[in-house]
Amino acid sequence: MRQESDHAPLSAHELMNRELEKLPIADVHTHLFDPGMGGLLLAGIDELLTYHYHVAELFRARPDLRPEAFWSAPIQERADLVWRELFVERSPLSEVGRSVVGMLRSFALDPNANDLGEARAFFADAVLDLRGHVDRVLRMAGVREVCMTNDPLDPAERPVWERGFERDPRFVAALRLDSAIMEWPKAVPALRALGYDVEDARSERTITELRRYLVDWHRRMDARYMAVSLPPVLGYPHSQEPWLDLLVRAVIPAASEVGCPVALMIGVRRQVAPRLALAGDSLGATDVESLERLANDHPDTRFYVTLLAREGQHALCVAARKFANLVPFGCWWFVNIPSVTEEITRMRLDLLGPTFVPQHSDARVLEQLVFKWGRSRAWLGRVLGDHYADLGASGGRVTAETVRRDLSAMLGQGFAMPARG
Ligand code: HDL
Ligand code: ZN
Repeated sequence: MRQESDHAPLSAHELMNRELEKLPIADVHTHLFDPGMGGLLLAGIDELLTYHYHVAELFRARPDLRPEAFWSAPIQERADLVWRELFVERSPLSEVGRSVVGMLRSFALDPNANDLGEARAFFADAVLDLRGHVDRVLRMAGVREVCMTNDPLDPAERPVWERGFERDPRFVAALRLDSAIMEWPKAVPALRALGYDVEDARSERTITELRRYLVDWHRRMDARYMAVSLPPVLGYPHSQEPWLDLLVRAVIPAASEVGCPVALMIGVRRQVAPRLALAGDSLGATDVESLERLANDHPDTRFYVTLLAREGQHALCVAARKFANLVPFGCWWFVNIPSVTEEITRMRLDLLGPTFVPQHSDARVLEQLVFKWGRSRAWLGRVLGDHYADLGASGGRVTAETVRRDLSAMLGQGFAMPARG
């Protein structure tokens, strides 16, 4: 890449790509875990290739496959099948397919190998020094902070917190609420076992005790925010859905008590294809008017919002113009494809300026950070470069300092609470 010392000033795109490359990113949503949390952190080629994005594509390539047989096979067999069907017998043209190819090349592994022998040996060796591998991956990805998705009601995760572990400061916590509120009263026995005096009926006592659970565990994890994924339609305020009642009466007050944002990840229709397990979720369009009413009724709550459907992204930008406590974030899951991420981000810049969080990785396997951020930097460079080039052509100031300042505000701070005036 040209440097400024080459006399002619860098173009806006060259400047943008250079500053993006150097930017220490705060990844606001992942499913990764602190390496001190034992086997919870997934890494290596077999976990990478059995990631549910590939699984959905495998069953399209091989509709004769029985999901039950697939899921009961050992992970290496599943990974070998994905590799053969999606990377050898066919060109890996999907976003996640192209991503894995680039990631393998960045580790100097052959992305066109006929089998996984080389990659499996490399990653098996790498994870022997897991902390060293984490250091290398974070360095390659240019990520300074990883926000986890933490669920105290998860029987595999809670004992790790109860046992205690030495925190890696680069891995921060987010309190995930799906298991607590989304299928009420399913969580009642688990909450009672933790000492919270809740009951099926959403009595004042139950609400108070649920709030206590949220505050206790937010503080225990030193979490940055509370997050929940929601169905497409909120129906606020008239819906009688228990989760909406719990969101309003317990979650929002608890977030206010600890002074943290609430992340709403909206649009999931869980398990429309149950035989595909994690790959079986789908999406639906969101009633953004409900978000406007929610933001209007709770002006002191900062809602970071991401929508799973392409529909509604424009309405979310307009809603965010009306309510500064609505902050769009990321291109989530099914809209994390360049054809849609670029459209969404251009729209957000056009309507909001640099006052949103353009991307998160949603990484589930450690090495995905390398490709998810490598790919995102590429399209972010195109989109942001265009906007700064247009600003510069109009006479606006575009310097390394102004670009660095804006990028840090959008991608380097995590989910920040507004400075109190
Ligand atoms: O609910 C979520 O946080 C989603 O990101 C799901 O975990 C989903 O399965 C996913 O991994 N999407 O990328
Ligand atoms: Zn996620």
